[in-house]
Amino acid sequence: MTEYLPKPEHKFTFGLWTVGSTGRDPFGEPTRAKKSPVELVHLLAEVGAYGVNFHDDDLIPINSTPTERATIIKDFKKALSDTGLVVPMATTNLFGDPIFKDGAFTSNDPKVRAYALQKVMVNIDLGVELGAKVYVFWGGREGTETDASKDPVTSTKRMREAINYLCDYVKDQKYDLKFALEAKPNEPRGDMYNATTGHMLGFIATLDHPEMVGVNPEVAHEHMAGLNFAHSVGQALDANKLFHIDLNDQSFGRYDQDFRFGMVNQKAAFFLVKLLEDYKYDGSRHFDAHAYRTEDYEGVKHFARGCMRTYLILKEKAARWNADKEIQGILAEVNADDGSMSKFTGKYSADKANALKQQTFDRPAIASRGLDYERLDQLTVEVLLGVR
Ligand code: DIG
Ligand code: MN
Ligand code: MN
Repeated sequence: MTEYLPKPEHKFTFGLWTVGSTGRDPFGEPTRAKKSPVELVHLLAEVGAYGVNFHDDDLIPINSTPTERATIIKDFKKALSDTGLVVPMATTNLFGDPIFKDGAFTSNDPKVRAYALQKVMVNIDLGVELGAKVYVFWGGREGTETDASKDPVTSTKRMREAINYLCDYVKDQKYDLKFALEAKPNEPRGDMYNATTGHMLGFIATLDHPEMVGVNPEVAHEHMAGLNFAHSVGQALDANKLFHIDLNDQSFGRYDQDFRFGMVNQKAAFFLVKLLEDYKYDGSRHFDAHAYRTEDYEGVKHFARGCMRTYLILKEKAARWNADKEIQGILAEVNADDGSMSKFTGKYSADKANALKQQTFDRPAIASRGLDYERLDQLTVEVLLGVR
C-alpha cells in the first residue's frame, strides 16, 4: 500500500464545513471564496473521499425559501449520484444563529429550546432521506460564561429532556438512526457542559433510551482538556458507544485548531489508529478539520489528501508494530501470567476473598522487576521513524 490512496472501504468522510471552510477566523475575514455544496462534493470525490457530512445550514442556508430548499436538495442528490459519495452522518447547526447565543437545549428561554428541537427534527428527516445512519450533537453553545446565568443540574435536565424527546421522535418515525454526542470543554462558550467524552458517557447512562446514543469523540477537543485521546476512545469502545469519530489534530493549550489529522502529534495519532484498527472499528473516519487560512483550494485538497494518507500510513505502521517480534516479545514478557493468582481473582467469591486475604506477597521482589518500557517505546518510535 505504498501509494496510500483512499478507497471507499476506508470510510473516510469530511463535513461540508471542513473542505468548505473559507478561512474566516475570529480575527480575520475569509481568504477563500465560498464553494457550493455541489462543488464541495466534487472536490471530495476528486481527492478520493468516501462520504460527505453536513450541518443543516451548511447545505441549506437558514433563510432559504421552500423552493430554494427543494432545489438545493435536488442538486445535492445529483452531485452524490454523479460522484458516488454517500452521506453517513448529519448534524444540526445549533450554534451559529444569534438565537442560540445562550445555548440551544440548555437556553434559559423555552422558545429557544423548542425551536432547537424543531430545527433538529427537520434536519433528522433530511439526514435520513439522504442516507445518514448517525446523527451528531455538538453542543457548541451549551455552556456559560457566568454560572450566575444557569445552574448545571437544570442544564443537565434540559439536555436530557431534549435528547429523550429526539430519541422518541426517531423511534416514532421508525428511522434507522443513532445519535452520537460530541464533547468539547470550551469555545465558543467560556465553559461547556458535558466537556469531555467521559462526561458524555456518564450522561448517556441517564437517558431513557441509552442504547440509541453513543459518542463522537474529537481529537482536538479531548486534547484541549489535556486528555489522552486514545484513552477516551478506548473507554467508548469498551462501552460499545463509539458511534462516530472526529479526526484532526491540536497543539495543547490552544483554542480548537482543527488541524489536519496527524499534523502535530504523530505518536498520539499512531496509537489512535492502532486502537481503531485493532478493535475493527467499522464507522466513518470523519476528518473534522480544515486547511490553514493561508491555503487556496489546491491547498485544501492537499489538506484532505494529507488527512487520509496519514491515516493509511499509520495503519500500515500499526500492522508493522503488531508484527514486530521484539515488540511483541516485550509485551508477552510484561504481561506474563503463571496463573497462580487466578484462584484469588476474576469473578468474586467469598472463598476467593478469604483465601486472598491470607495470601502473602513479596512486595520488594515484585516491585524490583524492570518492565523494559524504555526499550518498548524506543522500538515504537523507530517503527514510526521508519527504521523498523
Ligand atoms: C465541531 O467539532 C463540531 C461541529 O463541526 C459539528 O457539529 C460536529 C460534527 O462533526 N463537530
Ligand atoms: Mn473541533
Ligand atoms: Mn467535531
